Amino acid sequence: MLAVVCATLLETRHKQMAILNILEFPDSRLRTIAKPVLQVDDSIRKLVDDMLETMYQAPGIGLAATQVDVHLRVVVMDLSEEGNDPMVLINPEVEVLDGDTCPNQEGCLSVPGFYETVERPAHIRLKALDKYGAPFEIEPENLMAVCIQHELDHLNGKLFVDYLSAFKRERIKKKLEKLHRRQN
Ligand code: QAP
Ligand code: CO
Repeated sequence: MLAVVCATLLETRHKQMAILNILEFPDSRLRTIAKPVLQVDDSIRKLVDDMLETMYQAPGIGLAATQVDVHLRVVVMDLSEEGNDPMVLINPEVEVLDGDTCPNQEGCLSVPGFYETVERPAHIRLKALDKYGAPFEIEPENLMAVCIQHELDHLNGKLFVDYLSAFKRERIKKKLEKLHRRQN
């Protein structure tokens, strides 16, 4: 009986997740280059769970650790309609397979309220580790290819607004700065 109670308490403690604060453009911490994960351990899995909870409640379809001020190469995504197909990318590496590109409307939880078209490579190969540290490889297409490149950019301190004209980027920056002043 005591064992069951202890096991339940441990399980409850283990499953305790947290909503993390999402940094917003033009916060300079979004420019940090994330470090590779050396070992996929419980602390990384806790980060993954917190990032997923943060992404689902936003709601969003992708979140990089950089956006929650953790500078490790960790990404979570869920592109399913029902929001029940979480993807975890640890130490993701992207290889561009050909010169084909495709324009897509992009947004970002770190640039709330703004959506712009960005042109990116259409055909890529992704190599990454899963939440247990097992390597996998996929050749994603369409939204998944876009999302993976967008999230990998975050780990390198890059945002989708960097692909826009300086004029558009400055306009977005000024509007968000104004919002942030009102919030403080
Ligand atoms: C990245 O973005 C992405 O402006 C994930 O007010 C976006 O989850 C990859 C969001 C588009 C591929 C295509 C944005 C939520 C969510 C907002 C997101 C907002 C509320 C963005
Ligand atoms: Co983003």
